[in-house]
Amino acid sequence: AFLINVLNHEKFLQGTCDTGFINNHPELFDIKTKADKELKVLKFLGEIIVNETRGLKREFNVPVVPKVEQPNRLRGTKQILEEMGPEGVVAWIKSQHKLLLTDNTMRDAHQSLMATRLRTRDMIKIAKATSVLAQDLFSLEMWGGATFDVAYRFLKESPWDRLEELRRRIPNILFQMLLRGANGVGYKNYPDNVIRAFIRESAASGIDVFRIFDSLNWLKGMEIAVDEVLKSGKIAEACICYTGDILDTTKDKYSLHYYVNKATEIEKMGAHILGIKDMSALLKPYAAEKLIRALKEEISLPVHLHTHDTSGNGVATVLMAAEAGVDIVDTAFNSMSGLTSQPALNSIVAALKNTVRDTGMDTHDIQLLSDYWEDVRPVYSQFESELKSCTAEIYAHEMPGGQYSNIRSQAESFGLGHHFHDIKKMYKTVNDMVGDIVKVTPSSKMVGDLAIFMVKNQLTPENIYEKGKDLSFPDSVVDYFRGMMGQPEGGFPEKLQKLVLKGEKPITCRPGEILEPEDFDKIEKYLQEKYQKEPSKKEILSYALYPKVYEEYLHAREKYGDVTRMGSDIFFHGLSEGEICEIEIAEGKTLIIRLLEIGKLDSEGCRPLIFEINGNRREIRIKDKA
Ligand code: 3PY
Ligand code: ZN
Repeated sequence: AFLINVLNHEKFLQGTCDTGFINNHPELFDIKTKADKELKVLKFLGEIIVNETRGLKREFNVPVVPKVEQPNRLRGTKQILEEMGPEGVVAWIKSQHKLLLTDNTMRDAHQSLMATRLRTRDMIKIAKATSVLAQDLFSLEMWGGATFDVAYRFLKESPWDRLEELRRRIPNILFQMLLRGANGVGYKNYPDNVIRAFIRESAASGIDVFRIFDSLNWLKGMEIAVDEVLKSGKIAEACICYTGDILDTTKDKYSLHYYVNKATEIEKMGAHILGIKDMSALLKPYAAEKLIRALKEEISLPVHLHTHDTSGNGVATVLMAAEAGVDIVDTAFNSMSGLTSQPALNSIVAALKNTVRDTGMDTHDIQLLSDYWEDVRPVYSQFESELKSCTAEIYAHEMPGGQYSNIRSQAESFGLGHHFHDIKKMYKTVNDMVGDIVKVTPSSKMVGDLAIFMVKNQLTPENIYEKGKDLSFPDSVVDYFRGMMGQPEGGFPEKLQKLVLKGEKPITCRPGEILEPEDFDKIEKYLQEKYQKEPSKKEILSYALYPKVYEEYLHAREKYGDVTRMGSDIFFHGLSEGEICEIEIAEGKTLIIRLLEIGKLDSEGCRPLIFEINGNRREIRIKDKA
């Protein structure tokens, strides 16, 4: 009432009294938005409490962030790139005796272990300490692959913010991303102008090394991406995906000769580094030795090895590759390593101490980083796969790390969870049916989709030609046979191609040559009109890559507000009765929330939740979906 009197006062209305305080403090008018923000947070928590955890929550350790001073002029590989360009970095790599390391904790490790769910908040907390304690790393792979869409889809956060926030805190180590060639960070080929614009924007936002691959090792599929990276002055690491077994001389498709040929072609493309992408951990230790030795003899590019530890042979593969002269290898901090993730960084550093390939990293410093991740990991345990020990079975089915931990839930969503073993077997059968191809996103997804489809429809390689005539195959399978993922080594099996395409003619050119360029202005106008806000280039690109996912993210932001500052234990597990937490809803604005009571189901199927928020009692009702 006092406020209304003030606002209605004659002098106030005439503006003749001193309203400076009010003018200078716009937050005084923030009454509705503040209440609104609070309600959004409570609704977000309410959904988790009522429909996911039901108030049951285990205790989590608070991850300890090591205290470090970040020197003003912290110098690392990033400075070499800035001062001497990509060629300078290449020359520097070649002059090193030590084994250089990439840490993949913030990209592939969590993609492979915990369905890509690692939140930006947990990354930025340790970023500054990483820049100091792991300053001898060659690079951090912290972006790309599945992290882009999962950030929007499940974490309700912007992948671009992640990149920029990390860059701000880590000024000295090269940032690396995984780019699926013409598939960008998606599962299908995009028009050339999307790939080019995406690379330009990623480079401007902080990516230094673009690790580019084609899911069929079809080099044409990487051409546009490599060209754009070269133009942007960043480092182009073009990859060969490793499949098969070069030690097995009874198989000749993916022989040593095949890899050396591809590497020579990659060198001709103008790439700065050759990547060996062993996404399924198929590169056995002695094969690594043979492959790296041959590559070092035949080409002059530095060689960067990416592998996984699914078989348990990962560290051995890395050490044999080091012995043969590999320049850089991918690893993950120990507590985020092993199984479908990368080989263990801390263990490799220790193993190479006092040898010619000593990494120069400090074992005590990097232990602190591993300790941090050890306490982060349990919060994500619901996303971890059932795999508890390493398996040599991958040599038979050849499934990539990320897919292995994902395919079970994909099968479950089709009601086929109990058929997981059949699906793994079928994955191998399908690979043979489609002509023994490289399997990595998106070609691996196609093989997985077809394997699930075959199990679901009780198809076999024999009966498919009869039973499959009237079936429409999964989109990814149709895309593959249309040539929209590129051309596989040795061509398509024609009979199966005809069955899937049902009369449609496949293409043999690069899909980008026939895809209409994306109309960015149209997207801009659409987003502007629908959301009443000028979209940034990044937002336009996100829509171009993932229109549905991106709009769902915008709707979630509208409904729940910005949830990125919420601790991950709260974000995934809500609160238990009596528990108190602090949630930052905007820079410097913190809510102290206590869950007082989870009420009984009412006649409309809702549950009341009683909270105390900054000392005030608030009740909300949430629909119980059980
Ligand atoms: C990806 O494309 O996301 C991968 O990690 C492939 O191995
Ligand atoms: Zn990988």
